[in-house]
Amino acid sequence: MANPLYDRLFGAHAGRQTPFLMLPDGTTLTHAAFLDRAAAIAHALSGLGLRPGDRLAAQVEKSPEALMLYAACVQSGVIFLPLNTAYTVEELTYFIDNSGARLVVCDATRAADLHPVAERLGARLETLNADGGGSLAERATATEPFPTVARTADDLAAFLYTSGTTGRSKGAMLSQGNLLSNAEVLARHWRFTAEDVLLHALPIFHTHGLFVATNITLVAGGAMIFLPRFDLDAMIDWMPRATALMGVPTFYTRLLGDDRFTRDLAAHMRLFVSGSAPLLAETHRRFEERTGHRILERYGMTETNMNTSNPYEGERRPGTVGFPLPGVELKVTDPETGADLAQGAVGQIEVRGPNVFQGYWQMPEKTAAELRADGFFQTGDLGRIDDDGYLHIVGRGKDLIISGGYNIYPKEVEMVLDDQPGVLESAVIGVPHPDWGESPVAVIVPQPGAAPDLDAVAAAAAERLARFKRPQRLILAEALPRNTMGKVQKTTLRAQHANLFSP
Ligand code: MLC
Ligand code: AMP
Repeated sequence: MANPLYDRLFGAHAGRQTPFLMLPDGTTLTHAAFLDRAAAIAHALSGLGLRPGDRLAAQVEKSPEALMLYAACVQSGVIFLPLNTAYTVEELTYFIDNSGARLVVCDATRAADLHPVAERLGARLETLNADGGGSLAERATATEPFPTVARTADDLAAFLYTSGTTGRSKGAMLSQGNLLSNAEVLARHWRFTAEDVLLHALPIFHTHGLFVATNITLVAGGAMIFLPRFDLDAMIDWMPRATALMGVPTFYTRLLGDDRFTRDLAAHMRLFVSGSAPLLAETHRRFEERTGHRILERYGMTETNMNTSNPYEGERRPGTVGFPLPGVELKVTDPETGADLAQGAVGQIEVRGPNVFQGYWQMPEKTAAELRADGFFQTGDLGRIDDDGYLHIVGRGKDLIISGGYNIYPKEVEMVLDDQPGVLESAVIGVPHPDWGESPVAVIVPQPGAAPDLDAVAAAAAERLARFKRPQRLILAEALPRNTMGKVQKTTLRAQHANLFSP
């Protein structure tokens, strides 16, 4: 029976003794070996009582087995919910609770912390470790094929949580059709084939590393050099064996900062793709000067996968994110009224297409606020289409900071800071940073007569928030700048602190 996502990404490679994952220890896992092991995990999930439509929340280190868990979920119709390894127990508790996850899979080092949470929320807990071991792996002993569960393109395949301006994370529901249509379009658009070897150093709990990098490679039948994380030495060592790289802008600035990254080292590469955060035009130019390659920048988000891309053939224009992908409609509208704007005007970017998600899990009012009845999704990004049709992202209507490709919603951080003794209120802003692109900085207003202990405030943030969300500086101020309506003027704060991290 059909399961479109499984059949196309995984089933198509059944029995193929071709390389799929090239691992840091020098070993290679074939497509066939990967699929056999994934099927054993699917049997284990089904043995644990997971049924199609159940949610599985996974906070696991990047490993072949972590990817097998994704394949196993797709094959058994279980909704895969991958979670950033940086999330704290408090953050995880929300995701497990909100998603109603039936099974939590985590690293053994976290099991003691998460066990009581899972138990309280009625979920089972199994472990899967970076080395591929753990209680789930021990259950995966079956050797016979797993009968693939029938699904349609409309069935849900994954939830990805994305924070919001209210500070409350929302589960973006992605269907099989959402993921598959985008992977097929991108593989064609970027000319991926079975000959490609992607240097994969992104995490696999977000859109970029999982649904873009991995799904495209799977659609094309190629291989990945599967590094546990971005590490400059490993990137330089492995690049000669790769044909393509996908990364966030920090990957490219870090590569450019290393003298070993030379024109010769990159000469054989077919493609460098950047996304998830703005790539400075200057980085694009320096990269071309150094290597002769023009980085291909594209634009997407959790709710929509990829929306636009610079062309494969034709001019890749620095500072732009190119054109809508085939099948994606894009318009720029007045953020207040939603009316279409003339070409060249700055407004909110809206997108519609088979890539656009199904809504936020159990949040119909939030879904209705962002996803129009006619199918257009309001991205919260501000853009402009130039005379040649290239989309320029000129800012964000939403209050969002992107550090090294990870999103930080200031409200979530402000809520933690405002809870601390002696703090009246706070404003968290993104300040330009040479490595991270932007970094969060908090401006804190004390309660009258109080002198908050900033070390204690930082410690509280460390306890409750993932490392990348914590403000890099805490700055005391007598008051926050406000407009006549009483709204905090973050633009003013950003201007005041713009040079905090200037080299
Ligand atoms: C790690 N740290 C970060 C961070 N990543 N802090 C801020 N921002 C980040 N992005 C923390 C580490 O925990 C560490 O803390 C300290 O900073 C220094 O770590 P490092 O060794 O320099 O960082 P590293 O591990 O090398 O990670 C940097 C990175 C990584 C850029 C390689 O952040 C990364 O892989 N980013 C990609 C994120 C991504 O995939 N985004 C796609 C989202 S999907 P300590 O305390 O240990 O010192 C999406 C849609 C789309 O946006 O369009 O694609
Ligand atoms: P996420 O919610 O993690 O999916 O992040 C999506 C957001 O990242 C988008 O709404 C944009 O603000 C931003 N983004 C992604 N790609 C780019 C890009 N190429 N240039 C600028 N911003 C980008």
